[in-house]
Amino acid sequence: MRIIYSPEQLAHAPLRENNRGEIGPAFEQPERARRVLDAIRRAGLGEVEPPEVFGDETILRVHDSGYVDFLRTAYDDWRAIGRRGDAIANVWPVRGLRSDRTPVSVDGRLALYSFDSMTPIGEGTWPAARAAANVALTAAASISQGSEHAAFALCRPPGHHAAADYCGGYCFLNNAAIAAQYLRDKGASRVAILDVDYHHGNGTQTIFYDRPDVLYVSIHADPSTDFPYFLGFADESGDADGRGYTKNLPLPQGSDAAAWFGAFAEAAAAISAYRPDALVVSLGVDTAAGDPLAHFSLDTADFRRLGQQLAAFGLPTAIVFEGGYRIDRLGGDVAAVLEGFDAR
Ligand code: OKP
Ligand code: ZN
Repeated sequence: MRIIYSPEQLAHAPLRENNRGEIGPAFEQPERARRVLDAIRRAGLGEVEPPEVFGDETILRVHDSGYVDFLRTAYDDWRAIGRRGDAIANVWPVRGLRSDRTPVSVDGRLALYSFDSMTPIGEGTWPAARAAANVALTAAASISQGSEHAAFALCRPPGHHAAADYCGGYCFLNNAAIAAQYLRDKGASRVAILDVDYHHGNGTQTIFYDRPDVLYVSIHADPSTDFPYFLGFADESGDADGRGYTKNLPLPQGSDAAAWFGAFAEAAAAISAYRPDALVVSLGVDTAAGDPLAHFSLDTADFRRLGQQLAAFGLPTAIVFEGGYRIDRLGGDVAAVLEGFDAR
């Protein structure tokens, strides 16, 4: 399996985040990527390669150009008016307020282009997010040319909560969606995205919600109890031409590995029935027991089994890293997925 990583992704280094009513240390920190990298090297899973540099075209097929411009300039605009620290919204255009106009003020644009206050934009955010997109694109390109059967994109910051025109849930550019779009543009007729992060990938779902050419299937915590709270319910199944091409498998907090793999079997059946040409996996390992932001209980052996079951699709596969916050186990769990995949 090809492994792609860029140290430029470490430039996004939020010091603090707003969580549980307190401004505390950020969960989504550079150390996460370093841990995964170390574990991959230790397990001898293959050479770690830097990404190729891609232009913006695939990013702009997934994201709104006004949003991309905002991400590129927000921090400089924030500093230009004398703000210190990271740029964070403190107001949002909710029901009945107008979101059809782009505010001049950076505070207004932060409001328009984000959906939470836990996703700070700092000096290194855009360079890191842009590098992560290159990492995902390189993984997609290596499976699309048929030169490799599988590739792991060690992306950070994660992507699956980022929609066409808003950031949130620690995500800015939707790396998995960008990979899927690239595969479509290079000739795959149908691409399936399987999202196994603990949290629902609201961004990925909305990007492809009215399209039949990309199937989105997600196993995640019930949004009535867990972030992102407002999307990811079982009755969301796609719209317009995309009707039937979104499948959500929410599970209650406390679900064990047996329940999780039961949902996986349902997800796998939907993917096989779709007969995709390629598979993109949004791999979050925050389903691990003891993850500080989650309430499932997979162990390292379960992650190895997940890798085996992903390989069993027999498809060209790009695995894109998303969440996972238990810093002491995160690397080993990702390595276990990749080992399981390679072993099969
Ligand atoms: C990003 B990804 C816990 C709130 C946690 C954070 C969710 C972001 C997850 N009190 N909210 O999907 O791993
Ligand atoms: Zn997550």
